[in-house]
Amino acid sequence: MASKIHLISIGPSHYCEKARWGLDRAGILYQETKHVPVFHVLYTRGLGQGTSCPKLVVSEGERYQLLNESSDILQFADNNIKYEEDHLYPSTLKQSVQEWDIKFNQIVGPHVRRWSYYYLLYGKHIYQLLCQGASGWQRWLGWLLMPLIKSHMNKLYGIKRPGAKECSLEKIRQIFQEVANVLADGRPFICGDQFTAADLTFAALCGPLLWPKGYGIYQVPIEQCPTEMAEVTLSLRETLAGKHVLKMYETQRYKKVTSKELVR
Ligand SMILES: N[C@@H](CCC(=O)N[C@@H](CS)C(=O)NCC(=O)O)C(=O)O
Repeated sequence: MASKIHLISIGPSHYCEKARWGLDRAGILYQETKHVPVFHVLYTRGLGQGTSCPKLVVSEGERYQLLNESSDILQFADNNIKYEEDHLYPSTLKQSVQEWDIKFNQIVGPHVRRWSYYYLLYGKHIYQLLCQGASGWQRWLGWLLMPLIKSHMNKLYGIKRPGAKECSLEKIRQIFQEVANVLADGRPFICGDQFTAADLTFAALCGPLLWPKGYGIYQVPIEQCPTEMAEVTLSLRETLAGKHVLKMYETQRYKKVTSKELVR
C-alpha cells in the first residue's frame, strides 16, 4: 500500500525549510500545507506532542506515524537515501553531526528568528512573510487579525524584550566563529569531506539572517530591510561561516541523491 506523506508547516519557518530540504534531497514525494503562524495550532494541536511545526505525518491506510521535530524528519529522509556517501547522518560521522545539529537547532534557530523578527515583525513586508503559501481563508483572516498575530509572536519569542536583539546577535556571532574555526583547515563541509545534516541545518536556520539565493521562503529584498539589519546581513555574508551558508544553498539545496524504496 502506498504511503501518504504530509508536511504540516508554517510559511515563514526556517525549521520547516530544513525539513523540506531533507525531504527534497532524498526524493521523497510529499504534500505540504503551509499555515499562518497561530492558525497552525488548529492542525497540530490534535496530533499530540506540542504544536510546533514542522510535523510530518506518514500514513498508510488507517495507521499513521508522526514525526514532531525537524531533525526526526531529516533522519526519516536519510533512511530513504541509498548510498552511504550521500547520507545526512553517515555512520562514521554520526556523533559529531548530531552534536552540531542539536547545537544549531537550540541556538541558531531561536536566535536568528528573534533577531530577524525584531526588524521585520512591525515592517511593511510582514503580511507577505507570515501569510505566504497559506489557504485563502487563512490569508484573509490573517490580514484581519494581523495586529493580534504580531502581538502574540512578539510575546512568544520575546522579540522586543530589552536587550534581546543584541543578545541574539551575540550568540549568532559566537556560533559563526565556532563554525569558522572548523572550516579554517580548508575542509569543504562542517564535519569533513561530506555534506551532512550539520551543513543543511546550519544553512537552513541561517535563512532569515543571510537570505541566501535559493532559500525556499519569501525573501524580503535586502534593499528594503532596515539599514541596521541589512548591514549585519551583508557583513555576516562575508565571513567564512556566512560564505559556507551561501555555498550550501548554491551547490546542495536542489541536489537530489539516489533514493531507495521508502523505509519507515
Ligand atoms: N525543535 C523544533 C522547533 C520548531 C519551531 O520552533 N517551530 C516554530 C516555528 S519557527 C513553531 O512552530 N512555533 C509555534 C509553536 O510552537 O506552536 C524543531 O526542530 O522542529
